[in-house]
Amino acid sequence: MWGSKLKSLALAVSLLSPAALAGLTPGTEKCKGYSAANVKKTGSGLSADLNLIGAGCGIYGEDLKQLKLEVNYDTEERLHVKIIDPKNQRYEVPNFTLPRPAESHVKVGHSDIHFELQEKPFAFAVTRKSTGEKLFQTDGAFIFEDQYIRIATKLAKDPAVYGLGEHTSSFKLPTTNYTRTLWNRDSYGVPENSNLYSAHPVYYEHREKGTHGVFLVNSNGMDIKIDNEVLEYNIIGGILDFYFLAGPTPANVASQYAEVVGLPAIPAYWGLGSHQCRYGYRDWIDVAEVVANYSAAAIPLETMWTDIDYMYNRWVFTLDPERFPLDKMRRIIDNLHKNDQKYIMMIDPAVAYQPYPAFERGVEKGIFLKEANGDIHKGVVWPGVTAFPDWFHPNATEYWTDEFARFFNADNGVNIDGSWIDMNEPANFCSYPCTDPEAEAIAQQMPPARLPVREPPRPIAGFPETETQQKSVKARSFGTAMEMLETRSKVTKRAAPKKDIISPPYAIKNDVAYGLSDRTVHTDIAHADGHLEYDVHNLYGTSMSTATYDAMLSRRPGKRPFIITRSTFAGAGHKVGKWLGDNLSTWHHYRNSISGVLQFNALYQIPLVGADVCGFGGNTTETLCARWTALGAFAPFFRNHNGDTSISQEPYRWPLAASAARKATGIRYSLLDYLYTAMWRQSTTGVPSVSPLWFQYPQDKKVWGMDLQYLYGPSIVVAPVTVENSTSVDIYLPKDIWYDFNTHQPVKSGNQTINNVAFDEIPLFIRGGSILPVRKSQGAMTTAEVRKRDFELVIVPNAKGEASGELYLDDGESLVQQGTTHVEFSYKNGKLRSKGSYGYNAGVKITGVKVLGGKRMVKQAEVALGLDKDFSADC
Ligand SMILES: *[C@@H]1O[C@H](CO)[C@@H](O)[C@H](O)[C@H]1NC(C)=O
Ligand SMILES: *[C@@H]1O[C@H](CO)[C@@H](O)[C@H](O)[C@H]1NC(C)=O
Ligand SMILES: *[C@@H]1O[C@H](CO)[C@@H](O)[C@H](O)[C@H]1NC(C)=O
Ligand SMILES: *[C@@H]1O[C@H](CO)[C@@H](O)[C@H](O)[C@H]1NC(C)=O
Ligand SMILES: *[C@@H]1O[C@H](CO)[C@@H](O)[C@H](O)[C@H]1NC(C)=O
Ligand SMILES: *[C@@H]1O[C@H](CO)[C@@H](O)[C@H](O)[C@H]1NC(C)=O
Ligand SMILES: *[C@@H]1O[C@H](CO)[C@@H](O)[C@H](O)[C@H]1NC(C)=O
Ligand SMILES: CC(=O)N[C@H]1CO[C@H](CO)[C@@H](O)[C@@H]1O
Repeated sequence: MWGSKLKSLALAVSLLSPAALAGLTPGTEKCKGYSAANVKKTGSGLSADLNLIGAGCGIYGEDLKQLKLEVNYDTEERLHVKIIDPKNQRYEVPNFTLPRPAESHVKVGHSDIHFELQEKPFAFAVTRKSTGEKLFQTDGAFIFEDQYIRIATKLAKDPAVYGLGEHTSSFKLPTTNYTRTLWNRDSYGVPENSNLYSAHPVYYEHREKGTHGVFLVNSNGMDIKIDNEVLEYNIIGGILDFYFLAGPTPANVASQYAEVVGLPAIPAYWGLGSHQCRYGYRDWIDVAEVVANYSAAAIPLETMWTDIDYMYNRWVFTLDPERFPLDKMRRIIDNLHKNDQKYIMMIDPAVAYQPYPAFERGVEKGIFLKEANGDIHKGVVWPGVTAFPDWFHPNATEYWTDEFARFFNADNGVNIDGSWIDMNEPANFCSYPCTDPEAEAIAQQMPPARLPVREPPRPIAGFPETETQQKSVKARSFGTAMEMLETRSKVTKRAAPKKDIISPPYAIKNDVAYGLSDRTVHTDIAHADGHLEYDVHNLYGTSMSTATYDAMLSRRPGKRPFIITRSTFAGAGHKVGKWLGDNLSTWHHYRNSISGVLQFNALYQIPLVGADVCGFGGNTTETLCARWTALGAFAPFFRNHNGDTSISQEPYRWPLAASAARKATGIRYSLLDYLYTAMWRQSTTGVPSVSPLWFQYPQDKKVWGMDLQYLYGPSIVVAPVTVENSTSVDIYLPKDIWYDFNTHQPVKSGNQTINNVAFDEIPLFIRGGSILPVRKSQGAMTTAEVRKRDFELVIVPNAKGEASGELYLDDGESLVQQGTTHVEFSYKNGKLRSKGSYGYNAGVKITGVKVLGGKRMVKQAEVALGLDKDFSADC
């Protein structure tokens, strides 16, 4: 069947003529492509040689003469297509960064997803048998040059395409004259449609008959252009390594994608509590006061964070001995731990190029990125001149683990509970070619001047010494960074850059004005194992995440590391969570945060995600902060964080924000096990814990473009007010049974306006057919307290009077659980049943049941149902 051109492919031939899709990148239409020969059928796919037709078009370099096509039917829903250079080993995303699924094969005839080959010019189509659709369909203008690969596919009419992040575009991507560029970068306040911190070369295309996914395993810089119902990849290196995922439901695609990139981690239970941070806490006094002020305002605070302020001159693995002295920091952390609260600090990858132990040990172990002549590759980051760890170096993980063990030592160091890693695109403040980093550091005033030491302005609980005025602290001299530098720095000579590695002939749209090496590690730097930064740039954040995971695990063996990163690549969710970076305190970014959360949770399998609540840059307002706090409580990762030049924005600063924090955190905590169960479900199947409405209502076209309303867990629709000063929101609920979460009153489906939404409230709707396990968490200030509370079941029958739900319980922190409990609840004909396995004794019961139903009818009963065996009860 595969040896020759088939009759059934005749149609494809005309559809796939070179002219059909030409034109998104000017000049490519003249390219004649390749022809397939030597087609060999295997039991589960085929292979073929691809021979360049004619001399090639040489658009961005010489065309490769011969390529190899390898097609494998991995599973019934997954097709793997690779196009490589058979003569030269080209760069491929290494397995140690993204472990690939184990090799698997199904017989060609058994698969729902099919590969159709057109031999001349070479083109292919991927079809879904069950719906009879072409999911992917290339044209003849296929180009494969050393630094430029072009392949394009036809999309559906009026296409609904999602993914290709990280982006701040609408969740449903624009499809006219649109370019998505993947090249990770520090992106404070960047314009929309620009490349951001992370690279996720996967898209989901949703159609009436089904959803499919296309994942390209390639970490090189690329532009993906969408226009005129065509999607075109323009890639500057690597190989083509596609996984086609057949769906057909959106959740199926999510699961199939998780099978390829790895199932995401379930976070520690406490990590779902509320978090507070800011850049600009000037000293330990600020940190201690925030904790005390939260408590005084009766707002739950699970975890206190510190940004880079704590460091001595911004050197990682140091404390500022005057502003953040070790004894005070240890006391703050001990106090937090005594109250079942947690503490997290930021760590950047760039190590200060200074004579201090963390740098010197790095030099000794050889782990910094180096120039061709062996000198350390220098950049300029917060501490001034810096060196960047090479995560591909054989000693790198050991170095990182050792630094964590020393600095974050539980007995005599800063005993953190989680880790926050930033600037790992990696960010560099020095523009290419950065010939004089020392001068650049001075010009940019890095590190910034330190604020004067001050005394506690008022007594702080837990710090008796603040109750009597302290003698002023004598400043300890460390010398200035520059003085130290002078004793140390030497002139470094850069190797002459290979022109094409620095400025490849095809220039991706790296923001507006930046070259590939601008404001990051230079692309001509070779890693210890030979990998070029040009190829592995987009893997820096994920490699750092893995090293940090190992370092955290080694501090607390057996416990799930809690890590939040800024830069990610496909598969990162297996180990870390992600915050959406440096957004602004604007209503636009408040709305936009929903698309960010949906992207990472539902599409990229990084479920633990959230934006900086109340906004990072600029000044928030009372109502923005109140609304954003309520919205942020319905993201998996819930943290207030802002910038050093912004006004303070802890929720207790304003009555409305404080009230929103109390109410929304209260609801979040009552539903914490509902969220945790959804995240456990995602960690075992890939089915997202937060999703766009089209995941559950795929046929309803009205929800395809929706990114202001979304599903939190399987059963709750979140529909925030989205406009400044407004107290109403226009919503659309798909055809189904709905109830208001707060009032338990029925709500009709369709378009409607929800009025009188107070500034400290957020509209929530429960979908008919659900059973929600709700903790009786009233007044609980920590997740440890939440875990001690009993449950109430809220039963929300569908049109047939039936409902179902589930509850997963474990110890909340062990990587390997001794025992877990998983209960499935069902409700039918007035009977509530549970069925499950009961390996974890949570020590709590179900003590109440509420059944919503009919017009305003609510049944409520006190019960005493155990979570240790199956039960059946009339309700
Ligand atoms: C990754 O591992 C798979 C299966 O073990 C292997 O087939 C593939 O060649 C490896 N890829 C790379 C880039 O090392
Ligand atoms: C497409 O977008 C670019 C900017 O990204 C703009 O310069 C150009 O004019 C647009 N073309 C059309 C046809 O709208
Ligand atoms: C804590 O609350 C006190 C009293 O309202 C206030 O003066 C102080 O600025 C607050 N400090 C911080 C860091 O929130
Ligand atoms: C690893 O570190 C040791 C010192 O701990 C050093 O001797 C060795 O050369 C390093 N390995 C490499 C590849 O740099
Ligand atoms: C934020 O408010 C502070 C204090 O009022 C002010 O100094 C600063 O300029 C404001 N920042 C912005 C971006 O408006
Ligand atoms: C919202 O109300 C505030 C206070 O009245 C006002 O300053 C602001 O301009 C209003 N914003 C909009 C968008 O109407
Ligand atoms: C109803 O809601 C949908 C989804 O938000 C929206 O696209 C549509 O414009 C609304 N229709 C009306 C008449 O408001
Ligand atoms: C640079 C940038 O825009 N970063 C973030 C700002 O805010 C939104 C949502 O809050 C995020 O999606 C962006 O990534």
